[in-house]
Amino acid sequence: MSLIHDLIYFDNPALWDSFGGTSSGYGGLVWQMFIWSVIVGLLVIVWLVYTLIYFRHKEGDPEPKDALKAGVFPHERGNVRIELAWTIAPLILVAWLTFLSLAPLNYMWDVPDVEETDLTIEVTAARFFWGFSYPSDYDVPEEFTKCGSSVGTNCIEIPANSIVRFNITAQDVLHAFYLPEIGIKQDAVPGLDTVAWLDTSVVEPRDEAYEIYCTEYCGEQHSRMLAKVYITEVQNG
Ligand SMILES: [Cu+2]
Repeated sequence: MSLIHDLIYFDNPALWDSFGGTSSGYGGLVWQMFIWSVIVGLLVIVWLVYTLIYFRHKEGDPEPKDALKAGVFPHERGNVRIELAWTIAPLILVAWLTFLSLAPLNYMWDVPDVEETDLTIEVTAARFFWGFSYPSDYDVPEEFTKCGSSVGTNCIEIPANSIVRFNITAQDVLHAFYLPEIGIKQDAVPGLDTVAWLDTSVVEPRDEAYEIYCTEYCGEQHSRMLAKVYITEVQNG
């Protein structure tokens, strides 16, 4: 009952907690997709093993049971019901997974305008570092001390409980801005402005930084193109 429920709904807070993610809905989706993957994987593997054993060529067989001739469809082994079943069932499953994916995708793609954000950070990727800058009129809170003097180069601090937008571009080649723990990934392209955004009220507050990676191969130091983002509680007023 509970497993069936989890397969159809994704509102079980206990699952969200144990599967992490930055928001409850995200963790629930990951769990649901995981269960489906296991079910489909088991079906495929069991069927594969059965077929391997059953159709194995045995000594004395006139010819292999599955011997087919080129250009001849083996109508005598046809079964319309099975064909319909294995066409329609996966179709329903894929349609359902597509439906599940649309809501989070739509949420991610619905980037708030600059006026609607609490803070918009300019992000510039270059071989091999990340540059960040606050808007010129932004009053940097006095709580922002974790980056120290390296603020703006491979380090940025943003406020908790805020809508933060990243305007992303690249100076030289393709890079990609990747915050795996928070679930943000966006290309950084020379001559193009891309955007990503984040609601820090759904991210677990902590003193430790969240790591930013470059996830588009950009040269021999690509793997060292790392940066940190700190999410810090700020006193209002
Ligand atoms: Cu890079």
